[in-house]
Amino acid sequence: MTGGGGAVRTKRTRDDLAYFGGTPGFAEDIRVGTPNVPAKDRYLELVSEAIDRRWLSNLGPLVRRFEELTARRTLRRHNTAMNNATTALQVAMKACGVTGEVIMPSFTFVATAHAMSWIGLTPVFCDIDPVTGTLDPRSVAKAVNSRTGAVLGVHLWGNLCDLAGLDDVARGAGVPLVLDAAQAFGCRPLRPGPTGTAEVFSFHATKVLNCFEGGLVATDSAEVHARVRSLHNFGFDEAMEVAGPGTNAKMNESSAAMGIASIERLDETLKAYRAIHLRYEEGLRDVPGVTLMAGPEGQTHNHQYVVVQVDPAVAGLHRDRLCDILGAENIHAKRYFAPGCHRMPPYRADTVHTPVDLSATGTLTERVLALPTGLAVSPGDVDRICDVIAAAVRYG
Ligand code: T4K
Repeated sequence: MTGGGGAVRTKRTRDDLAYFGGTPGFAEDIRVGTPNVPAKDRYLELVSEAIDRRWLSNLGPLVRRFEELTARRTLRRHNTAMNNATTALQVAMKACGVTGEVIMPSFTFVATAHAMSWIGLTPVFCDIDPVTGTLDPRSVAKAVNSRTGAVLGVHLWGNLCDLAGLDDVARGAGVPLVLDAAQAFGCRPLRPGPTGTAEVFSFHATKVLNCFEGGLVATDSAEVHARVRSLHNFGFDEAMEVAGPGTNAKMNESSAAMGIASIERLDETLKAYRAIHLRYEEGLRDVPGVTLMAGPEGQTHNHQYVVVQVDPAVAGLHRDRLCDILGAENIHAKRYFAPGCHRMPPYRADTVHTPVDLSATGTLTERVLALPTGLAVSPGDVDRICDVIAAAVRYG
């Protein structure tokens, strides 16, 4: 928990804000992405067993156990644990035989685009739904052409993308639908429907479930699964013969120990995230121009990110100024995600990446701000953060 700040104040004056010369509200930094460590002793016990066993990597028993435990959450037949989601995305694409262009949102963490270009695929950026921030199938339909090799949807902030809409477009184009679910462990549709060919999760330190670093490819296809298993382990097949080229994307036993210890407590963790989200909702309800982004209906949600949209015309200040005011109070928010990938140096020069209008992306990249959440954030912390935001809008 973060200390400092004194008692909750419902109305700060301008002089209370550090940005204008007051005293910072939090004695210690409070930041987006502070890792969850819900079961340190259990992790130490499991990692100690692995050390005694002298089996530390190469598909060990803890990795196998972790893969089994993830099945309850991914609801997929086959799960392969990996070293991170960036390489897992690459392995998934190779396993699906994708070549050419990959249609994806620009509004995502840059790893989505980099993972593709690093293996010789061309990211093609499409626009998003302005409410959920996820890939808009109508925009995707406009970008499909003979070079399209896959559609890559991103479950942004845990918001599941329009699976039915994207599945329709991908089927029409005769290409696989792959899902970047790096931010969506614990998020599932409530009703059955299309699930894509493969889905990739991240267990980076900043994620709701963390393995220090980690990733997962989940699929219902036995063929894709067999290729994933081989590709992530130097191209070895079941008989440990080299079936083709492969990489080293294996998860190690220490990461799996952290994953097991954390997944055993995942229900409690998700409950805490939901409570924090509701508290922000309450605390920001009456702050003009600062709107908590809502997830779509019809899914379970991990509430891993608390994201607000700052409308400068109503709030009277820009998102960047709000971010600076919070920073002066030792509250470290993140611009998740700005700028859009299409504005970044590797992608902005070549128009092949931007065949369609990206105006919804342009608006959200200018307005969104992720606020601290997770097991290290207390209800009192949330109250104080909301209090600073309200004061910033009043005086900023
Ligand atoms: N696709 C999507 C849609 C993704 O969001 C990501 C990753 C990927 C693919 C790729 O997954 P991985 O290959 O990483 O498995 C962070 C994470 O590093 C990244 O994993 C994540 N998305 C992204 C959304 O957030 P940055 O550049 O924001 O990291 P950084 O260093 O600024 O840290 C974020 C915050 O967390 C800071 O406030 C500091 C805090 N932090 C971080 C670490 C690592 C801690 O307090 N302790 C820590 O140990 O990317």
